[in-house]
Amino acid sequence: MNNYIKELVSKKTNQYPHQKQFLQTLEEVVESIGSYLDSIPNPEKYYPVLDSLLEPERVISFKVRWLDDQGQVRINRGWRVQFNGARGPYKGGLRFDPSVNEDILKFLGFEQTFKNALTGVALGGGKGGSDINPKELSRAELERFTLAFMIELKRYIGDKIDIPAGDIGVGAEQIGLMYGAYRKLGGEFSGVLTGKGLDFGGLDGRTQATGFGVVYILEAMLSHRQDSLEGKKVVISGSGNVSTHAAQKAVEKGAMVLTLSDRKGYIFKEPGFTLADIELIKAGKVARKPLSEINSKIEDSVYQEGKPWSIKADIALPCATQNEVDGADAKVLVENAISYVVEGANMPLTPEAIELINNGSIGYIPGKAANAGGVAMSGVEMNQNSQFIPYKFDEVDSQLQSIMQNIHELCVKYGAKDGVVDYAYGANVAGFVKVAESMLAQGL
Ligand code: NDP
Ligand code: 2IT
Repeated sequence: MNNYIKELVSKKTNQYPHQKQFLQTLEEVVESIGSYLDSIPNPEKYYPVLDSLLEPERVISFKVRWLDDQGQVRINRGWRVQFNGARGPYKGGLRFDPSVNEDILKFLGFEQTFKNALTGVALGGGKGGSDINPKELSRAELERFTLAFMIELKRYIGDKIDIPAGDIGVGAEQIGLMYGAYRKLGGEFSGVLTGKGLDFGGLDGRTQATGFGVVYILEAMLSHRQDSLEGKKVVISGSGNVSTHAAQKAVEKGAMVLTLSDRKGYIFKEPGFTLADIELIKAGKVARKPLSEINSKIEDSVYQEGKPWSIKADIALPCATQNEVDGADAKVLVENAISYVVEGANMPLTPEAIELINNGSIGYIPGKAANAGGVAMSGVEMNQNSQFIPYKFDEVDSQLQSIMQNIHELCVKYGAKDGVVDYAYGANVAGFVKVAESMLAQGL
């Protein structure tokens, strides 16, 4: 990597020494871009673009003050990071989790900028959220918290400005309440949030899109390697929106899904969950139950504490959270001869894990490519909202399949070398080229 690029990384490291996760994704992406720029004539024109791209356009932070059921004032923090708007309005989810901070939202906003570019939909990148634990709130508390959160967020969003959606801890219930709060505060009925209920502007297929998309791009990689999903053993982490829909689609396609997990442990079932098991897990999680409890409803399954990565399988789909697969977990996956790792979550592999997994023989697709189906279908929901006519599930699902196919092709176009596809390099470079050209055309 040349000196200019190295200096950019050390500038960011000095500016944000405590933002470990932002620096982690930045270093991973910049390494790819650095070697790409070394391989093209006149790379200098991109240097100032890259410098600018590493800094979010805006980091908005606010206080969320609300009353709990005991009448006590509670104070939480809220944020919206508007990372890059060169390709369209800022777009990305909201995360409600006690771990949320500026570092996490900057890493997610940066990843989102590249991901949204890969979808081909005209969207910039953003992310937001709060350090609240939504699982601890009663319904009345959730309503009061959401209204307080929206009082602050409303002034920064708009259907052509910034369009939030869900992420960890923000599902259909939270989006519904947020949309209600937005309207109570005088907001117009527009596509200002995506992931809405089907009766008030939501898209039939958005809920499933991220998880289904993970399996569609996995299939594209398998067929590129003259392989198929039929009969493959799959280990999946998480038991939320992305995990359960990835599990559902994998089972529908003839694979055997052996695990789903939560923060405490995982359910293991050999020879794999049925679709009915997956529905039970989905419903149990919506009712905020732990997997240790849900397990009693599933026949012939075992519940174990810890992570699921020691279960021997052909395919691993980490779909829970960042850095959930560390170097030791990756070593176990490699020793167990895993053939494919596809990221449903954002940045679920640590740098040590990527080093071991992205070795040329294991098929590895990073989150910004593999989980892009959700935001792509959010773009379709925005379209639907501007037309006031609902789209049909089958049309939505076939758009999702074609977008995932296109993303696969982009990764191959930029990432193929000597017969091996480096999907991480391909996704980083393809995303960069799209964002950088937009920034250059609009003037730095
Ligand atoms: P959900 O809140 O629906 O589910 C999250 C799941 O991950 C839960 O099972 C949760 O466990 C588990 N989990 C969360 N944090 C941890 C942790 N620290 N350690 C272990 N397990 C954890 O979120 P989503 O399914 O929406 O999101 C999952 C991942 O996918 C995130 O990385 C998100 O950024 C990414 N993503 C989501 C998209 C979407 O459309 N929703 C789109 C693209 C990416 P528990 O049940 O115990 O809470
Ligand atoms: O990480 C993500 O892509 C999301 N949480 C979904 C974003 C969206 O706007 O649909």
